[in-house]
Amino acid sequence: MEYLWNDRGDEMKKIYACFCTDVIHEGHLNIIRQASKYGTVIAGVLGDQAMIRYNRFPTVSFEERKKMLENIPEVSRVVEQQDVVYDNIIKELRPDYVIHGDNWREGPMAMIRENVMACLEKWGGELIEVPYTYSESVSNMEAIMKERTAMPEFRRKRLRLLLKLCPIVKVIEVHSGLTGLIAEKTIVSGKSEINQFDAMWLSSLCDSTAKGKPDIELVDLSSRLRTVDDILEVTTKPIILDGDTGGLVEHFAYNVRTLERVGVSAVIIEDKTGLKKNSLFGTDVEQTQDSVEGFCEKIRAGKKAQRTEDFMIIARIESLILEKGIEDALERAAAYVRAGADGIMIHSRKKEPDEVFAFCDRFRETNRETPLVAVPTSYNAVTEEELRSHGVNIVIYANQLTRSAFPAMQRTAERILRHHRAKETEEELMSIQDIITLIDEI
Ligand code: SPV
Ligand code: MG
Repeated sequence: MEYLWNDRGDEMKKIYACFCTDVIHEGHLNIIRQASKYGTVIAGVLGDQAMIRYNRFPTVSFEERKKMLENIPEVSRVVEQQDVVYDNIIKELRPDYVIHGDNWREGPMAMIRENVMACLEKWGGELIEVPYTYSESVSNMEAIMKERTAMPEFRRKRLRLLLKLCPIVKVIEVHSGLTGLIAEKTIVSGKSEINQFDAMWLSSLCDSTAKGKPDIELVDLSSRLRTVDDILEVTTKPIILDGDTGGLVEHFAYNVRTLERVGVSAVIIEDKTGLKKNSLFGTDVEQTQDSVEGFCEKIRAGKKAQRTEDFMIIARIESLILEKGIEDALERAAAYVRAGADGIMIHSRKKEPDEVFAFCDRFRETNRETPLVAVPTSYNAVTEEELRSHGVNIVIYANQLTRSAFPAMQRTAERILRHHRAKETEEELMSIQDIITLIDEI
């Protein structure tokens, strides 16, 4: 019940605090205690969708997070806050005060602080900021929460959860611990949103390139798994592994088990056979597409081998790359789904997205459920919203980190050679201070 009057019959003011957390620690309790001095405390629980875009992936359900706050005696009412920004909730509640820890003055959260101040100016009300609680127990609790999301059981199922929660799942290429950290930590804030990548693509092209090898399935799974392990060590986001052709049917079944066990969420295998070359060569090199039956057998073997409901085997169709047309791609997609594929990736190396859109539209006429994956490397002007509107569920930015790092490193090497010293490279480099503090200490 919301108390609008105190014991003396004076009208109580309303104070609002939003929480984006799976656990209540002493820092949160301190905010609530402080809040209760100002009036009736209304607590907001950030909804799942907004929480993903904000700073953490929920490990407990919205209902449980709500109950956690309802159990705190000083809280008189708990409401859902659906957006990261406060416009709707402030308009609806018209609180006299909004209270928050002062840790949002810097970094991506500063945008939310600005937003709250603008909303309070518009609707009336005051912002109260309390010093953030930096204690050992708070940081231990934060670390435990982060660790929980990094464990294989949780990480593996996170991709399926994302598919339920996100309009489109955004995936960036990774090939090392360092690129994993970029995928994990890069956050940008715009006027009304905070954005980050949802998952990581362990590209065969970029993993091979990082090892100085061609992308022809030469880097074997044992070696790929070392890269997976480096990334798992320092991240919490789900991994989609580029499984090339999946290899021999008999081997694929074993490899599915391994990937599933270490916490990879999905493997994407392409319907090629023999010596695989990178798809972006298209028909410039000889590449052989597998038979529908041959590839279906591989999908079936993988699905039979997997032990959890979480893991996904996504079938990648190369018909457009090999110029076999949309009808061929659609026929294959239907067959692969019947064989048990959990998703379909349609690849194209055209500059325009038209053939991908045409495929997706036709596919969605008869199949509304199976997730569709697109890799807009060649047709890079396409937006996430356009892809989503044609039924795409996962967008993979497959190689951009490698392609940006390589020329930067090459330029630096050339400059040192040209000037016989390093000074001229300095202005483009990360500072020593930044590089030594880039990696979190345990
Ligand atoms: C990769 O990133 O290795 C891929 C996507 O398989 S592509 O390079 O476009 O074929
Ligand atoms: Mg590849």
